[in-house]
Amino acid sequence: MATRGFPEGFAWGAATASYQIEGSVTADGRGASIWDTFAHTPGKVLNGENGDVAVDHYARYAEDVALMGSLGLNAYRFSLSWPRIQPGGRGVNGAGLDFYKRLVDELLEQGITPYATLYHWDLPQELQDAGGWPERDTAYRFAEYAQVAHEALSDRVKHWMTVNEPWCAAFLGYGSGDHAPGLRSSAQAVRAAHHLLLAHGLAAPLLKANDCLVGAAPNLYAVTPVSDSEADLDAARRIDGLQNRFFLDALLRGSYPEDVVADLEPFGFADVVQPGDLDLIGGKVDFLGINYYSRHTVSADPDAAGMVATSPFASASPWPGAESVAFVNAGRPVTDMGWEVDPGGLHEILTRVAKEYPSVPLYITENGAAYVDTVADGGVDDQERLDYIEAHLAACHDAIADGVPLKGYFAWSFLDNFEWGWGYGKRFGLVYVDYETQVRIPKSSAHWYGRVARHNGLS
Ligand code: NCW
Repeated sequence: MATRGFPEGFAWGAATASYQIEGSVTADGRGASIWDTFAHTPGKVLNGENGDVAVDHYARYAEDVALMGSLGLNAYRFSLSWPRIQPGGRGVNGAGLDFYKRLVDELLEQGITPYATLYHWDLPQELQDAGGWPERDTAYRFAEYAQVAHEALSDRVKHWMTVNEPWCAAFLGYGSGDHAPGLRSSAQAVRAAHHLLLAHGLAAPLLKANDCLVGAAPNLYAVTPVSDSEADLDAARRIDGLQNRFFLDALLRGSYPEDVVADLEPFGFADVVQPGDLDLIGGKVDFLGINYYSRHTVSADPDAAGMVATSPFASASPWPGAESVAFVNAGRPVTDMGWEVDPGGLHEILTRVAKEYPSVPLYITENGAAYVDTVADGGVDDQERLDYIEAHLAACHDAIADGVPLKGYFAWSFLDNFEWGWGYGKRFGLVYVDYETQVRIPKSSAHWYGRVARHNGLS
């Protein structure tokens, strides 16, 4: 097949998150985050695993960046650990900031453009003790933290993302309890969702200083009803509303969808939003990051075959007002997470966002797959992951041909890492990590992806 080239300057990267890779959780004055507390609470993470050591990136960042460079990546998306920079959620910890300065220096030396995310779920524990995201004050604390990080790094980091997957932080953290801090309250979850968006709105103007660009990275899904019965259509409307439109409308239009607001009324949502909040939240992004993994096929029949794998443990519903909606396996192949592989859904999301929210440059800030990997002859032949990424890149290529302003793609993840409630059992990395020795082995997908990056296209 002819080379399917990508636009000049396309960002070819991989993504990670602080708690999932760094380890060194007490080094250089780092404070505790809600994930430290949660992971150390028995019964919250499979096999009692935690991020205390993770893949030791805090000590091995130079080796990791060198590997990125040698593979051929030109961009890297990482997150900053809030409790490293502000232990206790306040002040400035210079030693914590220094780690990110060293990391960024190393990236720039390798010709890799840094994309920093401020919040990938590691809230300082003290801010949770004061109420966490359901409290409005947490959004103001976040803006202070954003200012501190920006002042230290904005001479060299020009792309900033405020919140990663706010749906997860709100609805898995405070609704189903599958993620830290493990609360199970729909009323708290909807408060958290609004305050995460408010945090974005308060921080975004500060982050633009020094010629920086600001985005956010919601996780979006293609959503289809299992039939066109009125009930299934309504189930799809509710899930699409909570998963996609709630975040897109707020970030890009400065409004919440009326139907979602009505659905959330029983949870006290109307009282959470204060006058002026949506003006703060809306229209502040210079680009939108999209994390895409799969499609939700939904049924109004609660007895339909369910596929809701947010954690290995029994959980409450993360869907306020749509608790009885079932997630149906539509028959596509699934990854090791049980998530259906549907590259067509990525094309659908990209073209939909570009059409309904025009003029916003887009990035795929996460896309990838967990599969069981085996080391053989010193290598890891992960053809399934390679196929997954290739199919999704082809969908990106098609979307660009259809006029979508897609500027870059970040594979999730650069390294195997701590997969939240699943512990170390699920591997998403382009690079295999032997957790006993911390030895890194680039998988076939890493070598292949590096070639794609170097050629700026699929061949
Ligand atoms: S768990 C999750 N992920 C994975 C994680 O490693 C990363 O930090 C996240 O940004 C890979 O990408 C994201 N997302 C949560 C998905 C929840 C699935 C809910 C299914 C409901 C039917």
